[in-house]
Amino acid sequence: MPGTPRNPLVVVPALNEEASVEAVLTDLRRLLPDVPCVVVDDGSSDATATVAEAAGAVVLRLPYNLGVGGAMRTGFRYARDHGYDVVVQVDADGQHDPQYIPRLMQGLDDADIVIGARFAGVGDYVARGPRRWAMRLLARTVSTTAGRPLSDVTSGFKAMGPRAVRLFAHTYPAEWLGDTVEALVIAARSGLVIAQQPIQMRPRAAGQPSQGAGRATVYLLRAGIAVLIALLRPPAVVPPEGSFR
Ligand SMILES: Nc1nc2c(ncn2[C@@H]2O[C@H](COP(=O)(O)OP(=O)(O)O)[C@@H](O)[C@H]2O)c(=O)[nH]1
Ligand SMILES: [Mg+2]
Repeated sequence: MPGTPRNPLVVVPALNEEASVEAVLTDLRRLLPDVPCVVVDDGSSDATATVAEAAGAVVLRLPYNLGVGGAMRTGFRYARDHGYDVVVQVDADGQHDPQYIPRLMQGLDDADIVIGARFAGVGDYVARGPRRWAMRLLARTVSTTAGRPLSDVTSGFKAMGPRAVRLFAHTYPAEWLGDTVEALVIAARSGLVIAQQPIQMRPRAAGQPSQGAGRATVYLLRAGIAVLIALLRPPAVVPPEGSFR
């Protein structure tokens, strides 16, 4: 609903991002001083958690590595249990420019999930070869399920409204890329409205992406299979307001 007051929380999944997480949190605080940040440190072997705490974030430390999906589910549960009704996912590597967050959140007036989408007319992000084809096929599948064209279904930069927070606190796929494509399919099948906003993604500020190009392609294929399975399962029911678990 347009104009509804919101209580947003930024959730930052992080694995070994000591070199970039501080700048990400500083940027967020400068642009969105009233929005608290939770960093979900997923068994990092570096100083990510200490650096994030020193930068003023709440840090949730997972005892061992669960992957982005498991970390985000932790973030959604934290949001639900602490009265936040909007979650914005922002990566710890500096790729997600926080200046777009107000626009993503505005999109929640007419949608349950707003994806910050590369390839949607802004920026010059290009994926090549099999990766590009796999991404296109996944985008087409998700678009069909969602009933509207979505161009970037593997983007982690997203705003989730109240119904999505409740659904995802309850059901969020934990495997790699499950947190992107599969989560969108689950949401669409549960009747959630998914929209996108064009964004420009920045290069990683430091460190290494968690997957190289070859492995990324294999995982995209695996994501395709996960999506097929998600399509065969009965739709998940969105828990009603005020419910826990
Ligand atoms: N919690 C958690 N975060 C992760 C994991 N792997 C990557 N990340 C974080 O997820 C975000 C995106 O990861 P990245 O490797 O940059 O993926 P890419 O941008 O899709 O290439 C970054 O903030 C990473 O620190 C993980 O296993 N657990
Ligand atoms: Mg990245």
